[in-house]
Amino acid sequence: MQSARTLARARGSISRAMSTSPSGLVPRLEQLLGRDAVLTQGDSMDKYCRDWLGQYGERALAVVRPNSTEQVAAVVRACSELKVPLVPQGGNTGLVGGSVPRSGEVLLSLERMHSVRFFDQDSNVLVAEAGCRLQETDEWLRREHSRCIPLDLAAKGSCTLGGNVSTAAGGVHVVRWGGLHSSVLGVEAVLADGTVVDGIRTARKSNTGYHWSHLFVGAEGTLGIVTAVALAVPPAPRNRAVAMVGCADWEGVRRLVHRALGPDGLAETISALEYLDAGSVDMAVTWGGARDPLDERYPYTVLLEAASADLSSCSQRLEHVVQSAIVAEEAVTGVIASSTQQERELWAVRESVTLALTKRGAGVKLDVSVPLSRMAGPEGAVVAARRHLANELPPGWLSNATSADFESLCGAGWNGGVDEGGVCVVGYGHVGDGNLHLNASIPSLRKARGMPEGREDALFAGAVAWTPPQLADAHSRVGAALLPWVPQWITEHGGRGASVSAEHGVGVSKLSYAGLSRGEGEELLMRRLKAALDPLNLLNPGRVMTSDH
Ligand code: FAD
Ligand code: 2HG
Ligand code: ZN
Repeated sequence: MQSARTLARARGSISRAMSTSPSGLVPRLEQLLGRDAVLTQGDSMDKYCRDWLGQYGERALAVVRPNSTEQVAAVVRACSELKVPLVPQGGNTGLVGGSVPRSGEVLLSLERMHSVRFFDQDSNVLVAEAGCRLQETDEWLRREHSRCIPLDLAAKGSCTLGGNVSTAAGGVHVVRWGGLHSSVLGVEAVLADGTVVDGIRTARKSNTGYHWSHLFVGAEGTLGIVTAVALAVPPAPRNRAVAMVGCADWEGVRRLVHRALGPDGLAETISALEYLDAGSVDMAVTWGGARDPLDERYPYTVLLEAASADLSSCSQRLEHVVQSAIVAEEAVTGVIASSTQQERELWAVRESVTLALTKRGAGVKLDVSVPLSRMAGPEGAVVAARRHLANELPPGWLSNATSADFESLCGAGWNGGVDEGGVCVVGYGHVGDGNLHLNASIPSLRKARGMPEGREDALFAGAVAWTPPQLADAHSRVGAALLPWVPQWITEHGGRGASVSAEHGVGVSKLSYAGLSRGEGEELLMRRLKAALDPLNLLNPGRVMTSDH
């Protein structure tokens, strides 16, 4: 397959949108929405114009906050007439730089569209506006109707249903309920010329032609603005049981995954199956404030959750899986939570890694699908990336890079809970559905200064003797070493089980290598769809696909 860059040059079908500031647009937007719904001053726009990772975003021409589908359509029409590009935004928790503007673009926030329109009790379908926050809506649904949104992720407090649908967000329950393609029954969307398309259906079945609503699942705002969604929602399981086990090697993890997913395992009670390597647990404990419930650090930690209507079936199944995994020497040890508080503590270890990484410093993020055998362990992507970095970086930059045993480096860089510094590579993720989050972490002096006193010395004095200019340089050196090397490795070793972007989307950060997982025909089809629906290339231009110059 060709790279995205090569394909973009070859085809040249998408024009570059104008990004100058046409006079008259801001007063027109104020007239359409009211002055308080249009922000143009730096301070008030800041939070909309910087992404969650603090890596992307420029000053918008204006931030607009419509409160209805009609207002969204009016904004889109006004921008379309003046050929001004638009970026839709939900909770701004995206991790690929796609939710924030480039200079001169209008940022359209869905935050004021946060009403549940209705819940159909016969079909159990929720119809809600795009700006509804995931956690708030899920809690409402559980309280009022004993049902739940079949999606959960650590950003749930801030992310929105529109953003979730637009990124085809995965999260921890894909192993139980599948991805959002399994539950989206329809969307309401505003197209690039301001046309409103109403695909909201509460019918569970509707085969009346193209299932076009699903084009918007994962389109990242490039084909239209999602203003409302219809979601099939399952009964909220009344009980859950959570366990965490320590494994000595990757082969044990693989066998445990097979066991948990099998008919004698958690079967239909499976709710989540996650893994962390020792470096990720170290990260969560040192920088994320989590507490490791296991007696010592193991190369791999697996979190299992079972959920069902009656308590006995999920807890019995979970206990059976954990015990038999220990007997079969897949796991060395395990704990099963005996209270809601303990369940939360186990989940905190897994859910705090992303935030912990940002506290430690800068990072290079990869979010890939890969066959289990190639995820971790001696033959896996994490070890391969670490080995590659050891060759590419100056001596001493990678934590304990002198060790010949690259798998044992999973936990390297930490000594008795103290971060010894250096670049480290950690792997964790949704092991039940083959989704690896591979992160390289580069400590930052600025962030270290926010640490408890004395700790910053530990961060830099140990494995690495860096000067501040080298630190500034380290992020780009690590990025250049890993990209596109890791995506290429994944593509080469993962076959049809590989994807260089599993669940976070492409945005701008994966543009240079997304083409590795898109065949030539797929790329062409995507470009034709984009050109048909957004001929002026005004909706999130240059995200998901490159714009031609
Ligand atoms: P935004 O960040 O605002 O936007 C994301 C993209 O969708 C942008 O391209 C934007 O233009 C577009 N968009 C947003 N709203 C609309 C709309 N109404 N119409 C059209 N386009 C729109 N992701 C996972 O998949 N799984 C995880 O487990 C996971 N965990 C996370 C944990 C943390 C701590 C964080 C910070 C992020 C995590 N994410 C995860 C990524 C992120 O939360 C998801 O991508 C989420 O779905 C984004 O929702 P949002 O409302 O914040 O969208
Ligand atoms: C998760 O599963 C998220 O925790 C974020 O998808 C992953 O930060 C990451 O790399
Ligand atoms: Zn994830």
